[in-house]
Amino acid sequence: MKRREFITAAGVGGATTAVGANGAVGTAAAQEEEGPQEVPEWPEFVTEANGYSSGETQDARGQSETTVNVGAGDGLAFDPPAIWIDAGTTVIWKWTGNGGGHNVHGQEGEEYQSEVVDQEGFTFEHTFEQDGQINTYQCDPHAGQGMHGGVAVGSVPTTEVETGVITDPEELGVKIQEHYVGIGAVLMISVSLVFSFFTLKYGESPHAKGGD
Ligand SMILES: [Cu+2]
Repeated sequence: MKRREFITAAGVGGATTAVGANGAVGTAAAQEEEGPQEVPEWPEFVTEANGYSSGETQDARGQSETTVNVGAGDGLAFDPPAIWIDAGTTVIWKWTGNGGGHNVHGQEGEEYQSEVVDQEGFTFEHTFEQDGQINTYQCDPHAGQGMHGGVAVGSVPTTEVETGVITDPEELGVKIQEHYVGIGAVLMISVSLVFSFFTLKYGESPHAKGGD
């Protein structure tokens, strides 16, 4: 009888695992059903900036300050190159020390300009006040090489991008993993049930067959 009790306990454990895993799979499915997302309608100056990929905007609305790295990627990019903030948010540009001398120089929108610096850890900041403005800026020494950025403030004109499609390989990997956990749980239950069945039917007393 002890063996039977052990098998029952194992079966209950398997079922609990499956419920948890199914919950995770359900969450993943819900995320895939997300509709289109509103992002600022960036000018080409920003969409062609180094480090910018389609539909990518760092949403920093609701934050009092946000940081942009100067000299990211191969050294000639701002990261993130496109950010969305509220009026009154302070953008802090922070130099990585890579890519030579850079500056931050407002183009469309508000006016601000830093000196050209190549020193790691140097910072320059500007607080954006004009709601509804799409600001663009550049690094003067590397403007011709695409070192541009954009700062959208508050209620700017927007465009829709599809977020239901998963393009990030890492995110996709996680979702596949979640599905495998679900499949694995179902397999474990099946194996456990089959194992229980055969063990209970034939395994209880090996001596019964030949012994009697
Ligand atoms: Cu530069």
